[in-house]
Amino acid sequence: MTYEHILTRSEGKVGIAQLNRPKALNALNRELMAELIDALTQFDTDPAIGCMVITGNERAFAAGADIKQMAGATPVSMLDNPFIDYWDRLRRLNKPIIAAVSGFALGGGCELVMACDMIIASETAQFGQPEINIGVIPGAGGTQRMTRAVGKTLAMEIVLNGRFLTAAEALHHGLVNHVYPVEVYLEEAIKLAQQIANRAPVAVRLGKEAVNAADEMFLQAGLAHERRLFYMLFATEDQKEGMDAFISKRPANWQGK
Ligand code: DAK
Repeated sequence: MTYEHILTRSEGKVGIAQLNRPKALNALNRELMAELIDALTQFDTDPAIGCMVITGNERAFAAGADIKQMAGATPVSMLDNPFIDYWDRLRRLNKPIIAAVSGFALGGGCELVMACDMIIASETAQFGQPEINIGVIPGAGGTQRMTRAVGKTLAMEIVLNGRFLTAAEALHHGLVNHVYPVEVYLEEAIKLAQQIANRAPVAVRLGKEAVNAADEMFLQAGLAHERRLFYMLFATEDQKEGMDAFISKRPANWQGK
């Protein structure tokens, strides 16, 4: 598939997808989402890639779903729209995804960021769910993930009154992992991705699954799930290698097996 609305590249073991509709502040139309999910799925199944980064440009990560494309929708056209399936497919990717965010991350853009596993922000990043301004509410997880991240009362202000969070506020409330100057935020995101990509691949994959379970399951079920994944790792060569390397005081050589 050739891409019109995104740019892709890899650096070492990191697959990078850059949203590229700058004139529309990277508004997420169907075509862009199809390309993004296609690219991420290819990275996810490529054994040479260990971690992914999604980014935009300095002015905007993404200013939301494309309002011009959404304006004439009906409930049934929304149901039939593959757009929803793209979001579900994003959730099913196995390798970690880091969002590198500068400028606007609004509406679906903010929801896309929150669907990623880690978030690196530039000092100019702004996070918001301004759907209230166009007569709707978030529809791709914004009310759920924002509330889990920042708590109910602040989430209410963000969703009901269109309040934006600055990068510093997002860091304070635990929405993002780190904030860096705009000149280096992407480089830092890629650096973090390289570190994770160089770790034991099966443990990274199951670690992601286990942390996500904390959001999606009750504690009892989550604990049982974590334990099963933990036991399963003792069937991997990398567990033997990692523990032997520790005992022999040498670096581990991961095989992803
Ligand atoms: N859609 C389409 N075009 C957009 C856009 C958007 N979301 N945001 C910006 N643009 C376009 C503008 O129309 C303008 O295009 P031209 O007029 O130049 O052709 C260009 O980008 C530059 O924007 P502005 O001229 O407005 O730039 P400003 O600096 O003055 O303002 C802004 C920047 C980000 C504050 C403003 O553009 C703005 O308020 N944008 C809309 C933000 C917004 O309301 N976002 C939420 C959209 S609703 C779902 C999945 C996803 C969703 C829902 C369900 N399912 C899976 C069920 C998501 C919904 C949404 O995101």
